[in-house]
Amino acid sequence: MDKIIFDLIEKELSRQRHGIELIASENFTSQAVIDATGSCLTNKYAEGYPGKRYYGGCEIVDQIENIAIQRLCEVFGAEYANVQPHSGAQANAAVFLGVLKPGDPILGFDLSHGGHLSHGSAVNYSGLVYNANFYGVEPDTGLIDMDKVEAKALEVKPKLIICGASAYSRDWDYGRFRAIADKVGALLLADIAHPAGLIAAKLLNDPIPHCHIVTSTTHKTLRGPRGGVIIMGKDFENPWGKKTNKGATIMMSAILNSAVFPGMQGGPLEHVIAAKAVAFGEILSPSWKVYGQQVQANAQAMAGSFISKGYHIISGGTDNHLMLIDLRSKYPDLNGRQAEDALINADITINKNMVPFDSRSAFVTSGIRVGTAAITTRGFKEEDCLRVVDWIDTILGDINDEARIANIRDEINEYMTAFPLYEDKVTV
Ligand code: DSN
Repeated sequence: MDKIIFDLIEKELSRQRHGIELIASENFTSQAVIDATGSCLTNKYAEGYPGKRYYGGCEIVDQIENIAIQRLCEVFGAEYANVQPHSGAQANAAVFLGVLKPGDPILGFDLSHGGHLSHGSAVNYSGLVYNANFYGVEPDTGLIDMDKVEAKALEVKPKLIICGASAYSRDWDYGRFRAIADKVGALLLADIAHPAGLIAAKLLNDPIPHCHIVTSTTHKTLRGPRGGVIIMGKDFENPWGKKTNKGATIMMSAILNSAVFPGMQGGPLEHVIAAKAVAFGEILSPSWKVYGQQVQANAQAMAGSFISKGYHIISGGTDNHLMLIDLRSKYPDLNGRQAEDALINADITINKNMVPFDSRSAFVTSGIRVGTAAITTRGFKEEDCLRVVDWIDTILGDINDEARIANIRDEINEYMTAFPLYEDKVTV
């Protein structure tokens, strides 16, 4: 036993147990997901795909990977799934590699309005290799104006349009995005990393019938291990007429599989793929919808309470599991970094986040992002969420009142004992 590392793991477990986790991209997996992730499968090399590996001894991991694929297809009613991407960013990079040439124009949601790095940000591979263009939200409503998306698409003629975000609290009009993509001859990619679990529960619009390709992470609202996936509702012939040496049309599934391996990655993480399969199995159980409904109800309760206390929520509310709060509406001098630090001192974990048209930098920000996926897994209901908003509001009311923050931390640590986490295990 490596005492140094395992003591630190114990400390992290304690931190997770005692605090209130509001980072919108985090969740608590089941013990079964942790067990699969920490299994002997980590020892196995399996470059390639089930039945077509570059290493021997893959009979068992082939079965595991096939089950993960089948379950994921069942969760989303999809015909194709690739469960090998190590992360959401790598899933996106693989799609770009498969469907674009360097320099091709792409159109994604602006990172500073709530988009994601891997959708064309200048500091990411996607913005360095491709000609990135962006749509955003309107200053007055905080909503995406689809007519403006269409005008932008007609202007820049993207080869790929990306819908999806990291900090957008509203649902997506995938049908309108598809109409725009068809009009300009673009492929449409939905990155559903954030709302995927709610889409799986059929509580939000379904991208699968409209988008050529869908990517996701597996660890946010899907509540699986850290990782990524690529899905297609229906496989289709590549639009560029690419053929094999024998003259057969290459299907998009083959292009995406080759883009993931050998294009973007080497050996798949079969222990993580097993954990993905476990998580997808959990999503297929009837209780998943109940979880999703509670995630949404909790988010709506929190948003309503923040608004009633004078905070501005971008777009005026939430349809999903998160909200982006512009602190300037209530505390013009308080920035996101200060708010994050003060809340962490009370064991409330959120992340500072830029708000659209922010006057501060990404390291300081004027906002915070709050999500309910993790606290709902802990068992929080609406009344618990209202209590959390009260604590947050009290702390932000005077971030320098260290005694009050320490009192709230004690109260929270005590409160969280009623919401046990990994109780049966000494080490997870
Ligand atoms: N970093 C993730 C998030 O917090 O939304 C996205 O990759």
